Amino acid sequence: MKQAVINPFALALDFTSGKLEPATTHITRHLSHMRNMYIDSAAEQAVLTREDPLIYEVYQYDVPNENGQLISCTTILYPGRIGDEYYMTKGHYHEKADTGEIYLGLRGNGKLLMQVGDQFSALDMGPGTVAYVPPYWAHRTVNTGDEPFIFFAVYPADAGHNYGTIEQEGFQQIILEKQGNPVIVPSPRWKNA
Ligand code: PAN
Ligand code: ZN
Repeated sequence: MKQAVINPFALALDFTSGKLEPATTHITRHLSHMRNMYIDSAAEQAVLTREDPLIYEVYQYDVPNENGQLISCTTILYPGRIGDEYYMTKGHYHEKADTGEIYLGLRGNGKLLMQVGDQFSALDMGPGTVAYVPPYWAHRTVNTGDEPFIFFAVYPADAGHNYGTIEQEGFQQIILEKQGNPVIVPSPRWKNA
C-alpha cells in the first residue's frame, strides 16, 4: 500500500509545562472520565460531590495513521490521590498489539506499570529516564511525587488504543501512599485476586 509522504517538521516542547506546540490533539482527563478505575469508590464519590479534578492532560501531534509513521506526545500527570491511591492514567493496550512505545521522563517522579498475561512490571521514572514499553504490554503511569509528572512518548501512528480491557480488569498491582511513601500492592480487583 502506498503511504503518505509528508513534510519534515519540528515541534517545540516545554520541559516545565509539558506543552507541545503546535499540537493537533489536546486531551484533558478529569476524574469523571475514569469512573471506577480507582480502588476506593467511596473516596472517588466523595471527591466528585465536591469537584471534578483534572487528573492529566495529553498534547499530541498527529500524523497519518499508517505503518511507519510515528506520533509524538506529552503527558502531564498532576499530583494527588483518590483515597490512598496516587493519580494515574487510565492505561491501555495498543489495539495493534504488536506495537511498542518509548517514554522519556522530563519532570517529576512516577512509576510506569506494565502487564501482559500474568506478568507485571513497575519501573521508576524521573527526568532523563528512557523507558521502553515492549509490544503487547499494557501500560499505565502513576504520579508518586508532589509536582506534575511529565513525560514525552513516541509510538507508531497506527497503534490505536484499547482501553476496554483495562476498564474491565484493571491492573494487577496498584500504587498506594503509606506513611508518605509509595507502596505497590496487589489489586483486590484483579481477576485472579
Ligand atoms: C501515552 C498515553 C497517555 C495517557 O501517550 O496515551 O500517557 O494515558 P491513557 O492513554 O492511558 O489515558 C501512550 O501510551 N500512548 O500510546
Ligand atoms: Zn501507549
